[in-house]
Amino acid sequence: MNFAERLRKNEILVGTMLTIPAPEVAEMIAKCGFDWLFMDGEHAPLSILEWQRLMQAVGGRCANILRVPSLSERDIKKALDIGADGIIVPMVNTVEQAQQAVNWSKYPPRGQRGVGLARAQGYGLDFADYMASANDRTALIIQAEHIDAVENIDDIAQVDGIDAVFIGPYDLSASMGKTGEVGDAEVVAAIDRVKQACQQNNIALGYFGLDAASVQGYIEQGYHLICAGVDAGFVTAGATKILEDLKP
Ligand code: 3PY
Ligand code: MG
Repeated sequence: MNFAERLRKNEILVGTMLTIPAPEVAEMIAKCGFDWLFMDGEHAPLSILEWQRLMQAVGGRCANILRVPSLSERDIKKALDIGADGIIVPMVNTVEQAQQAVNWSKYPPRGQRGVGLARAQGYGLDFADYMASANDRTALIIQAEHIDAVENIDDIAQVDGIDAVFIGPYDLSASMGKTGEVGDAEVVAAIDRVKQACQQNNIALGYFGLDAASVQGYIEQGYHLICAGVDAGFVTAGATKILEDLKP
């Protein structure tokens, strides 16, 4: 079953975030057995070609979900054409932006995705198969990570074509003047508003946390798309720990 199908079947999908521009790191993490990788094209310093190299290193071991830098036709087109199994669009705050994300990620007649011949289409060899299945097999995930998105969530959650709404707790808390206070009561209440609207519309929910403890409660609440940890954090945590053990 592909990633989009697993998401629609409400499987719990555990991933982690990739930000380091090295195919070897993507390969190592993919070998650990995650369901998906949150490839961060918004904040990490990687070009679209480097993301393609990382996807090649993953080699089909898990799903490659690329967060595009912003809601942009060009970025969505390239992310899907290099073979992403799905995209995450950051900062979707209005129903119009949500509709635009669908429009740019789905081929006609559902949307207006441009037709290319790239890695996703097997460089042409899989063209017919990809064109027939891409609208269904590529997942579209939008981020609710601003208080404006929370205000508009009842309308956003009704947009056809969205597979999941992924909470960005850090940006959301920042938009409420509480940067990084992801456990603050008002921030949590805003997250709960998103949860209610998504659950009413049968949209899967996603959440990001820096470690397992930060996401555990959300899994228990029925969130399915979970991203825990960041590659750079695994390196620094391991390095800090060994130093602490040897030089307490
Ligand atoms: C945020 O917390 O703002 C995020 O985008 C996490 O993915
Ligand atoms: Mg964010």
